[in-house]
Amino acid sequence: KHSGVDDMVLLSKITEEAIVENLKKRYINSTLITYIGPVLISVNPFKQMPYFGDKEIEMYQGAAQYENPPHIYALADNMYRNMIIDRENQCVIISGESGAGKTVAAKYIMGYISRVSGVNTTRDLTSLSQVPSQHVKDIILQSNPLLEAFGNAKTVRNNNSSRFGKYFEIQFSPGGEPNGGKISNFLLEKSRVVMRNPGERSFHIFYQLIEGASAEQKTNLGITSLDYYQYLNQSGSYKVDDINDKKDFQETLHAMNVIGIFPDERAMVLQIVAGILHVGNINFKESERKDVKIRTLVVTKFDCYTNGINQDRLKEKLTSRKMDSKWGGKSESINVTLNVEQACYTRDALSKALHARLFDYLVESINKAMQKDHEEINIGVLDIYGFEIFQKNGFEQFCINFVNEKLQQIFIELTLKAEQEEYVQEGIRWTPIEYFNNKIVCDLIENVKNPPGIMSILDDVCATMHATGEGADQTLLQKLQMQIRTHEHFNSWNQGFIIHHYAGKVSYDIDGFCERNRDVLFTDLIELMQSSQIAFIQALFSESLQAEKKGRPTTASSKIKKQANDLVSTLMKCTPHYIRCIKPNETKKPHDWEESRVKHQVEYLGLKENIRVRRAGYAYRRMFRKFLQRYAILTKETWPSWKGDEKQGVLHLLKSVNVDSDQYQLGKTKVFIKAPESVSTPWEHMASRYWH
Ligand code: AD9
Ligand code: MG
Repeated sequence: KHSGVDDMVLLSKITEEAIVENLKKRYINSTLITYIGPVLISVNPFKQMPYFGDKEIEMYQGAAQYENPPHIYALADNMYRNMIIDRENQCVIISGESGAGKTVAAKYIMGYISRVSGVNTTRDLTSLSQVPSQHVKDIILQSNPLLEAFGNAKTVRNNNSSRFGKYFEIQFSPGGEPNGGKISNFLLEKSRVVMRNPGERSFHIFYQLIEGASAEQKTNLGITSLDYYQYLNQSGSYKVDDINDKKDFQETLHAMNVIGIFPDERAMVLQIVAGILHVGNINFKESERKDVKIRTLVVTKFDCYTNGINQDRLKEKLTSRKMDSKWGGKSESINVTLNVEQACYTRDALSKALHARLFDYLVESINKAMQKDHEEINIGVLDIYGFEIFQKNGFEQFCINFVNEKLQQIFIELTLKAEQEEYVQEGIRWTPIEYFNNKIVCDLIENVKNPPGIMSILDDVCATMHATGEGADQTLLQKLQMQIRTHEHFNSWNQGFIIHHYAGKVSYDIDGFCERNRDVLFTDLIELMQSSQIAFIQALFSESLQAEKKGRPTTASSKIKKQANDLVSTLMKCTPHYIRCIKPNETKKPHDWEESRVKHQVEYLGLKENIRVRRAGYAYRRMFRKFLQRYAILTKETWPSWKGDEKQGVLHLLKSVNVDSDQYQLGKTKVFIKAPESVSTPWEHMASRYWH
C-alpha cells in the first residue's frame, strides 16, 4: 500500500491530487515507472536505479505486463513482440519537458532491444546488402554518444539537454533480427554555437576536444584552453557536474570508428570543430576609412589552415558582400563593404553553418552504415527536445515548443479522441469524457490561412522585406498583433508575444525571429567554402548556387513544420506506445519533490482524463481477423484457422477462455476488451508463450 498502485487505473479516486500522491509514494520508494494501462509514466529519479541489469532483461523477456513490476523493459519487450507477431511497425513516443528523462528512457529502450533481438549473427545470403545484426546493434548504441557530443549541451534546465530531435527507426527482418536502421533528425539549435544564455554551454564536443585532445592534436589544430575562445568564454560555464569531457572525447572517437568514420575523416571532423573556435576569435574593428578591418591575424591563419581556405579570400568574404544591384535596367553584382555588426553576423553565420553541416554529415554517416535495400518492419523511438521555458525565449524555443505541441496532439488524437470516436463508429455503449484539445494551439502556430497562423505571418514578413535587423522583427510583431490579437491563446507584450501552450504560458522575445527564420547562408560564404583545398569541406557545401535563387527560399519554420507533420504521419502508421516523463524538481537532485511542479505536469499531460478514458472504456481493441490470428492457438476450432464468420470466431475464443461477458463488447469490425486486467490475462500469456 505504501508504495502506491502500479497501474493508476486502479486508483480509488481519480483526482489530480490522488495521482500526484501515488506518484510521490512511488518516488520515495525509488519506483521509476507507473502505468496507466499501456502508457508509462516515468518520474526522473536523478540517480542511477539498480534495476536495469541482466537479471531484469531476462525477467521481462516474453513476460505479460501483470507478471512483473512496471518497467521500461516491459514496454520495449511488448513493442518487439507485437512487431513480430502482428507484423506491424511500432513506435514509442517519449514526451515530457526538458530534463524529464526522455533521452535516458530512449537509451534504455534501444539497449533492451539490441540485447534481446535476433541472436543470429550470420548474414542472410539472399540479401547481400543487408547489414549483419551485431553491427547494426553496435551502431544503434554508438550513435548515441556521437550525436550527443555534437547535438547536446548543458542548459539551465538539463546538463545533457538534447538540442535536436530524432526519430530512430530500427529495422528488422521478419524473424526479428535487426538488420538496418534510419535516423531522421529535426532542427538542431545551431545558434548555440555562437551564443546562449548565461550559465549554459555550447555543444559538448568543443569542451571534449579541448580537454581530451593529445598534445600533438592540440599543436596541429592550434587549440589552447577553454577560456581563450570567444564562443566558449561568453557564457561563463566550462565544467558540468557528472560530465567528464576528457573521457567522453574518447567515447566520441570510438563511436566514430564503429560507425565507419575512419582516421582521415575523423581528423577532418575534429579540424572543423577547431576551425569553428578559430573563426569565433576573429574580431573586427572600424578602420579610419569606416570600413572594416580584421584585427587578429594569427587566428585567421589558423582558421584558414583548418578550413583549407585562402587568407585574403576569407578576409574579403567576412568584410564585404556581393549584392545584386539594378542599374539602368541591367542587373549587376557589386561588392559592398560591411560594417562591424554585419561582419560579426557573417562570421557567426559561417560557424553555425559549419557546425550544422557537420552534424548532418554525422547523421548521414550513421544512416549509410545501417542502410539496407528494402524496409520490412521497424520499431521507431522518438526522442526530441522537451518543452522549455527560459527567462528569455527566442525563435528556437518557439520551434521546440511547437514540436512538443504536435506530440501532445498525437497523444490526444490517438488516446483520447480516436478512442472515443471509435466507440461511436463501432456502435459501442459509452459515456463521453471531456478533455482539453490543444489543436487550437497547433493551429494558432501553423495554420496557413483563415486565419493565418504565426508561422505563416512570419514567412510573409521574411519574404517581403530584407529580413535582418530590428525593423523586420518590429513589423512582424505589429502584424501578429493586428492579425491574431483576439486569439484566446495569444497575447502580445512590448518585446514580443505570449503563447498559452498546453504546458504553460511562454513569452517569446521577437528579437531575431526574422533572421533565424530566413536562415540563408550568403552565396559569398558558400563560394568561400567551395574554394577550400579540403575535399571534405567542399563536400559539406556542395549545393548548387543557381538553384538557390528560384522561388521562395525555404525558411526554418516551414522546414520544422513540414518535418513535424511528416513525423506525425509516420507515427500514425505505427502502433503507438507512450512514455510520459515527469520532472520532479528543478534542482536536478534525487529525493527532491516539488509538489506544485509535479501537479502542473500531471494536469497538462492530461493524466486524469487518460485514466478516466481508460477506466470507463475498453483498453484492448483489435480487428476480428487479427485477434483470431493471434489467439488461434488457444482452441482446436480456431487452430490453425477459423472457418466461419469472424465475429463468431472471436466470440467462441472469448467464451472458451472464460472471459466474463461484461468484460468485452463486439463492435462492427473489432473486439473491445476492458482494462486493465483483461489485457494481461493468463490467456494472453498462454498465447504469447507459444510465440516464444
Ligand atoms: V531535454 O528535453 O533533451 O533537455 P530529457 O531528454 O527529457 O531532456 P534526460 O533524459 O537528458 O532529459 O535526463 C536528464 C538527466 O536526468 C539525465 O542526464 C540523468 O542525470 C537524469 N535521469 C533521467 N532519467 C533517469 C533515469 N531513468 N535514471 C537515472 C535519470 N537518472
Ligand atoms: Mg533529451
